[in-house]
Amino acid sequence: MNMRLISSIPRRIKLQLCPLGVTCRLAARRRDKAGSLSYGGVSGIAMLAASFGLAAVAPAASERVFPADKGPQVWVPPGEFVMGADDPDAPDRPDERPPHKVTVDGFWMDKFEVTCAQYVAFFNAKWKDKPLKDRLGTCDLPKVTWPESGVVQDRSTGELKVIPGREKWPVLVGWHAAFYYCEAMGKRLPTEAEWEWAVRGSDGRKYPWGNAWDPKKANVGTDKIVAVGSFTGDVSPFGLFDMAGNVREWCADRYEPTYYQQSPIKNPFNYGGTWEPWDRAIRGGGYGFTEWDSRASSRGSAPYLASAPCTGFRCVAGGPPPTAQ
Ligand SMILES: [Ca+2]
Repeated sequence: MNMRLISSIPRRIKLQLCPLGVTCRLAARRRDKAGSLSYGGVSGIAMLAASFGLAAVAPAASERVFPADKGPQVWVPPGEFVMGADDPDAPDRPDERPPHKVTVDGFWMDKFEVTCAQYVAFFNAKWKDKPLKDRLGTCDLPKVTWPESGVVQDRSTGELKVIPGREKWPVLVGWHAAFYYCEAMGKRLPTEAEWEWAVRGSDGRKYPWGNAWDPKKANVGTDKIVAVGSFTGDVSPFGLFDMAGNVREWCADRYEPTYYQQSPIKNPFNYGGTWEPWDRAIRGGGYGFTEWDSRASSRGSAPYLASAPCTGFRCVAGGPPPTAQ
């Protein structure tokens, strides 16, 4: 697990295990058996989560607005690239080796990290009318006790509320919370391969903007979250924002440091189920991390029932490419 955290914030090193018992244990019995990449169905809950002002954004030719959460998505075309790295300036990152050629099918990816406003709408709809003890103890809860969180929970009702002014901050959640948000919206988490391809593009760049590190381009090495899309230099070749910084991002894969030694060439995906107790992959850098974590090839991880330091997510979805719409 890569944890090159800035030393001034050691508290963030402590992973927060899911604080519940009943909800997670009961849900753990609902194991899915399929290892394929499925997009799920758009639920009634998802359709309710649409009140955060993104619908008015006019999409470009390679963009669309996803109906369930009204979030903009960018088309990432199919392609071939070299996944992983052998960077001489990152000798302590054996999990990125060996670099190997892979191909990835095309997909739609959220242009921004999932925001607090999006997540709160989802949570309150999902847990409406459920017992208070379940609302207070579910794995779906974002990490509300960190001062950099944009969300608080009303302990008397269980409802989540966005701290005013933080509506467009990325939400900080654990892997399961991210997984179920994506599922409810009819989307899914990206695989590590999809995520890395979306940053590197066909020229195999090291950072979203190119090969030279520039601390002004991304929210990295700072002590605070900013609204998604605030750093206009942190944009990938496909038009995705904040892939180098702001918050790190969960991927769908089970994290294995040696996976690249035997991973398949086409659409590699280290399936780890939904409730199997594997560490899950995290990609990209974040406000409390370093430039090494912001490299497109950098890999991180955290336990499957944990909220990890400055970690959020974005979703991907299927659908026809823009030229076929
Ligand atoms: Ca990010």
